[in-house]
Amino acid sequence: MDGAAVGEFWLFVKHECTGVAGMQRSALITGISGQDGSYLAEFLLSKGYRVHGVYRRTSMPTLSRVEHLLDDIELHQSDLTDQASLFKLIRQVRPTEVYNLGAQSFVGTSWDQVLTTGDTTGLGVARILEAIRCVDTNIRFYQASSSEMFGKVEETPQRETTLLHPRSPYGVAKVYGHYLTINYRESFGMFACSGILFNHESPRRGLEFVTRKITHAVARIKLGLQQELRLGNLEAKRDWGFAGDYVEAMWRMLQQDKPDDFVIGTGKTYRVQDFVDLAFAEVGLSPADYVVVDPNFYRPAEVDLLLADPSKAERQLGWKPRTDLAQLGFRALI
Ligand code: NAP
Ligand code: F7E
Repeated sequence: MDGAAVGEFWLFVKHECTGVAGMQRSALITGISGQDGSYLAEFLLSKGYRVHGVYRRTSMPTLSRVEHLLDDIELHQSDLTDQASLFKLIRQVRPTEVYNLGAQSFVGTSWDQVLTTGDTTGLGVARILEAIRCVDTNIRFYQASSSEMFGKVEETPQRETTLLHPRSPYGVAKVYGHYLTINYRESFGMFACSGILFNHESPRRGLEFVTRKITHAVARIKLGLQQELRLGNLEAKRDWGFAGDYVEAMWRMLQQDKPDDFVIGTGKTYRVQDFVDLAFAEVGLSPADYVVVDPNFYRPAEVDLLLADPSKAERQLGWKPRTDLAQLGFRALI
């Protein structure tokens, strides 16, 4: 064998051994600039992974959540709406695992941008699965599915077998991604898992989501920078957990012997009003003096109650949430 052939042979051996004999595994994360992407990148780096992230070209930088990781991760420009660039990227990086976290993830916006939401949050899953299928069906795949798929819930608590009844264009797009993930597993034997995650929050959560909207406003009100907090439906109930706990569940799904789907949540539910009360109590103020119910923040169709049954994840993945709402701490969210 000449030198080049020897080099290629060792590259091949290295590729085959990756993840089997403890050699460095690599992961590609779509949505690395988002809340979960940043926690997952930190988690995978701590496990010794080489971490690649997909980010979009924008007129201003969007990478503040991973700024502290920029020396340790490799970033690639691509977009979930661009099939060719996703294919080229998977072929170039050849990751052992792909985590598809990229999405138009704000439920409210999904009624205003139905097609963009469908294209990114729904068809984006098809594009990335197709790219993987064409390059290497051994690549393991995680799909960020959502409790929004349960929508008008058919049973409580919600588990993996609960019928889906989405209530927003976002929920509908996630149902497509969920079933396509299962379909690629069944059609092509791919190691494709769908994690049905209930709401998870953190100080890195976008300010338009209700938890950050509340805690941010409470801090500003306390500092005299804001006079009122306008909110929509205070009776909606959510199972809120901590994003840092949930990314570990994503990873655990891809380390199983067989691909499967899992519900991830805390098993506790609170009203938006409860969250408001706790946040105002934290700074010694009364919500009645500041909260205004504004019909503009009501949704055309609401998801009234979400409550997870995460027992399958506990049994099969050995995963349990470490942080409940009280432990998450409202001060940390501000
Ligand atoms: P997030 O903070 O809104 O992050 C979404 C990410 O997707 C961002 O990095 C965003 O990039 C990227 N993205 C948007 N459109 C894209 C496109 N066309 N091409 C490539 N990337 C695109 O959401 P998150 O809270 O981290 O959630 C992560 C995933 O889990 C999402 O798929 C979400 O739908 C799902 N999920 C979230 C929850 C939750 O409670 N957080 C629960 C269940 C499921 P930019 O920074 O450029 O906008
Ligand atoms: O709303 C009510 C609102 O926008 C929670 C996403 O990560 O989790 C998230 O979706 C509840 C809803 O999250 C306001 O009507 C009242 O009932 O924080 P949210 P979400 O819609 O549950 C799921 C699992 C995902 O997958 C999504 O990607 O709060 N609510 N007043 C309000 N919500 C907002 N945003 N703003 C209000 O003023």
